[in-house]
Amino acid sequence: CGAQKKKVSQFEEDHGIIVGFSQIGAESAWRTCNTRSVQDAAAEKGVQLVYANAEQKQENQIKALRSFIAYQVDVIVFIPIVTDGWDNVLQEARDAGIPVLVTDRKIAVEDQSLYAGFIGTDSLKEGRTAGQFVLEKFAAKRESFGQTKEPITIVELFGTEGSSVANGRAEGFREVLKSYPEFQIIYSKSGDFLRSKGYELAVEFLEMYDDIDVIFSHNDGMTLGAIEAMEERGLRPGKDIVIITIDAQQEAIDALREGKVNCVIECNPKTGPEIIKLAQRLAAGETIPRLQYVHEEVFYETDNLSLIEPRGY
Ligand code: GYE
Repeated sequence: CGAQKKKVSQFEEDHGIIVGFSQIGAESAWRTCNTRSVQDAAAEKGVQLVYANAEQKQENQIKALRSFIAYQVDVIVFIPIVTDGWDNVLQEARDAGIPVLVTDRKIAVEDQSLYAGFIGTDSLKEGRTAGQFVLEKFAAKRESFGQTKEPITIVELFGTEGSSVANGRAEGFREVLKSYPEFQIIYSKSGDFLRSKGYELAVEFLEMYDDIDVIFSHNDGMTLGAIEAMEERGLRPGKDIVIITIDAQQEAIDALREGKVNCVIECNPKTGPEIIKLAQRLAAGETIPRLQYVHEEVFYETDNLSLIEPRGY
């Protein structure tokens, strides 16, 4: 994301394709990095990008897609805020002969051929990784559960309701923990992937419960907000409460180094180059893979944390 903008030559401008890019908004550092990554990759390849920011509203996204269709762009790149409700507008794109690449978040459509392919994150896997971490971290307390009957209590900061990534993260996490009755999710609310809401929810749940063992947060923004609320109450994040977070923006890695976070699951926003490559292939009439997950790592408190490269966002 720190990449330099390159000037596009006249030749490229005359011959480049036009891509309509419908982005969700700017709710998190992840999102703004993702937008920049797509914009930079387009500029680099001489692809003309028509960018639309939906400001977290599905209706704005549908409007943007319709304007791309009216404008007759060559390809639509589309990050759906939620999973459902896209059949009609995608049918309109199909009727206009415009291929659609879905990226980052998934959609549910009756006719799978309404979009050409998907590239993005494996949110189910991210959720499972979080569950696995919790299982191992609480091995001792789990063992004593038979005698003490003292559960391991979990608070979940849920992402945007109805989005594939939040649902996937929640589902993967529960899937791993469901056969262990010692784990109890005592609170789960949507903070819309916003730092401010992460803070607000933390103020609420810290007031409601004084025996929280774990915070599982669907993104770093909400985590950082929650950490602020904890510290204001004199709690030690990462020690009094174990924290697992997803994205791996620099501030979360810094918090991991300071011991305020225990596990950071990477979600990679720098998909621009791959997205633009796929868009170019679609514009050339080629078929693309149906499903492509991007490479993602996991950073644990026990790792050699000095080896982590700067995240660039
Ligand atoms: O984790 C969060 C963002 O859809 C994977 O959306 C993305 C998520 C990301 O706002 O920070």
